[in-house]
Amino acid sequence: MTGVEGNSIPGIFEFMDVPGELVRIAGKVTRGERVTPEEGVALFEQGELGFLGVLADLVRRQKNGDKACYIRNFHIEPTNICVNKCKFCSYSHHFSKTRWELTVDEILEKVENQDPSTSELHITGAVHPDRDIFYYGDLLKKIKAVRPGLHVKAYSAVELDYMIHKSGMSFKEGLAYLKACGLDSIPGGGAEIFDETIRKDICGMKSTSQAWLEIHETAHNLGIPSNATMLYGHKESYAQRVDHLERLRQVQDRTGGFNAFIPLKFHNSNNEMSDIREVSVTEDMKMYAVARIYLDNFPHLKAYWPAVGRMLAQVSLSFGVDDLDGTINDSTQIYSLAGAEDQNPVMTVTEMVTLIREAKRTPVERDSLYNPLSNF
Ligand code: V47
Ligand code: SF4
Repeated sequence: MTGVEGNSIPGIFEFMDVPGELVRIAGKVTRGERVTPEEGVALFEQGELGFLGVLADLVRRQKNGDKACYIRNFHIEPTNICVNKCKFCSYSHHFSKTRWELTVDEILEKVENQDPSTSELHITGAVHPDRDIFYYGDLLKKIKAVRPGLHVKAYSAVELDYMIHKSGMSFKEGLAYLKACGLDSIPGGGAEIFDETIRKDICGMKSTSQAWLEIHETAHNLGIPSNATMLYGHKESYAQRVDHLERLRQVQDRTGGFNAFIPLKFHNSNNEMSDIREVSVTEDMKMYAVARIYLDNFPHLKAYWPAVGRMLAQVSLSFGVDDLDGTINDSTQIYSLAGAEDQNPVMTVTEMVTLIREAKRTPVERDSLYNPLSNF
């Protein structure tokens, strides 16, 4: 008899003096039953970190065993010139001291210069006023001509919303066009926080929550998988975090197209929200754990290490995380400009493998669709 079948885990929680309401929720989780929004809020409000860690670890283990994965990837950020003005953004030309727009040749040169062992390119950037869907479609075609086997995960729903709207196409037509050009999957950016009041306050100019969700659902229905993120640790309440998770869980019930959920910790340097204190490590781990418990239909939970730091990413492996994203190769500035501890994010495979092994997990290099490429 395993601990789960024997319900001994709730028994341990009673011994630990965990509140009765949480012991009841733990019982549900161990039986594979879904947590309600009210129960999600109770986990955030009353859950002590040790309790949440055990429960999230149980869910992680049931879904992913002892494997922790990573990918050899790199990013290209084509521009930081943006039509929007999100208050938390340190990256766009409004707040950053730099301003850039790469030419197609410069982008292709970056692709050509990458180590051929990289399997994924992540393209995301600002919403440039002068670029359209045909520019981005041609870019995909040219990248595929240079590296046909490279998986291109490109354009957040916010960039897609802008370029598709401008073209007069429907989301379905625009996404089908980009897929035909070489779009393989969509990153999770731009979700921020779905609650309309907070969204209006911190990023009122960008795509609505409804548009974000509709773009991802349409993409899934066209066979384009995607990720989902949430920007946490700013003005949002626990109930608003759970509302965000709930909206994602509902889409996933209908499509099954999300690969991973990625909580993104708010960083407060060089932006219009610098007066907000960054949340504690406890809060970070709580966020990972509750996400793992709540999103019972998401196969993977990712700690994006340039956002949370490599040491906390390692710790997050004990709070529900099974994916550490990638080697990155110092190709993104979104977090370094916002004050994250890694100013030049690059991790070698050896470092990644060591970090995972130290957490007593088996490192697995994956492709973008989570197929294993090599097992250490
Ligand atoms: O949407 C911007 C976030 C996101 C700040 O899909 C900030 O695999 C914290 O979505 N503090 C873009 N966060 C990055 C992104 C992403 C990253 C890695 C992997 C994947 C994936 C997606 O970065 C934005 C926003 O939520 N962000 N500024 C800031 N000051
Ligand atoms: Fe533009 Fe994205 Fe920054 Fe918002 S977060 S201002 S959409 S680059």
